[in-house]
Amino acid sequence: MTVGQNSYLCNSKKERLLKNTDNEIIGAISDLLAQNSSPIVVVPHSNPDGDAIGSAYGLAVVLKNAGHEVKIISPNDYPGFLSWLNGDIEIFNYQKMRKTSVNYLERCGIMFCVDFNDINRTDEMESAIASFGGTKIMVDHHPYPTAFCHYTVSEPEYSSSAELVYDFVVSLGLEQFLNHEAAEALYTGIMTDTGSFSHNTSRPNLYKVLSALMAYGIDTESIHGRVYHNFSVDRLRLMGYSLLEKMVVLPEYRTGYISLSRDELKKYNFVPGDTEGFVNIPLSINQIVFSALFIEKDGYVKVSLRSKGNFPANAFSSEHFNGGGHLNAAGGEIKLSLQETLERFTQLLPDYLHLLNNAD
Ligand SMILES: [Mn+2]
Repeated sequence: MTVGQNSYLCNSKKERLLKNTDNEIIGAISDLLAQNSSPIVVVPHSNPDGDAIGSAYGLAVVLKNAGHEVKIISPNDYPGFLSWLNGDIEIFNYQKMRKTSVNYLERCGIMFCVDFNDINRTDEMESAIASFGGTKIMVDHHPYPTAFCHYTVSEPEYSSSAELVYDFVVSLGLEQFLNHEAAEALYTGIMTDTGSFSHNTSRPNLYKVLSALMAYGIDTESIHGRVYHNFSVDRLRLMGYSLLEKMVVLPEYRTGYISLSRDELKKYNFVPGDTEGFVNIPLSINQIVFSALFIEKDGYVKVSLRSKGNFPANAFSSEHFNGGGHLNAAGGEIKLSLQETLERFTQLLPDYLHLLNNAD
């Protein structure tokens, strides 16, 4: 094992990077890694986005370079625009590779849960995570983590889990194991979770991390192209249809929303990831501070919410749509028809008029 036993001791002399995480926790994780000889699994949330896959991949590469056997198990498929992130580290799709995943999980001593704060974000994989026999470690930036891991590294002020993974790795004294591939993955997580550096970007630490990642010689223009210029024709036509035919703008409530039924998604050959980013589009309209995307699923509606300024998308979601998230980016779901969901949403808006008018 190449992980130094005393890496934590060296690092403890430096300024503490993770403000919410006690040095004792970092020390315990460091010791655990140093003593560990079994395989490690890194798990992102279900329907993983660029940050979930990017942060999981970056962490996995570092652990592999430090001498561990590491694989990522994603609860389900991840979007095609992230498929280039599968070089050095194998990614199992739990939904499609159940047996292989279960066999691997049984051999693992450590599980890292990245970019999610509640076990229910892993859908079908939930029971496998709950019954995991080894040590579970959460590394996440969503507020209000639930206690399903032995160690919780929760730092909600971070822009992305990828930014956090960088500081986590440095805190563990594993910086030497970062390489070009890990830097590309972490950059991808930061880029996608900040909407290409347009939100959650006011903390100076973000630029320190970005600067450190640049030192690995990554080609940011090429990464941008691989992620954003990698969509299907169907996805672009679905976006066009959504904006032209399905976007509803309510200027009196400074709100815009898009809803898509299962039939509409089928018509455009929807695959997971195709509606990624749609929820942000209404916010680009002058004076709009709250936007929503409603996607009809089998027996429920998936709700994504975005806001500007101090309008609390997370509180709106937890109060009405069984969800939560960040102040400006939240999600949830509700067991109603699509039509009922839209009625419920629009009927709620008058109660929030004051907050909407004073959001910015
Ligand atoms: Mn994230």
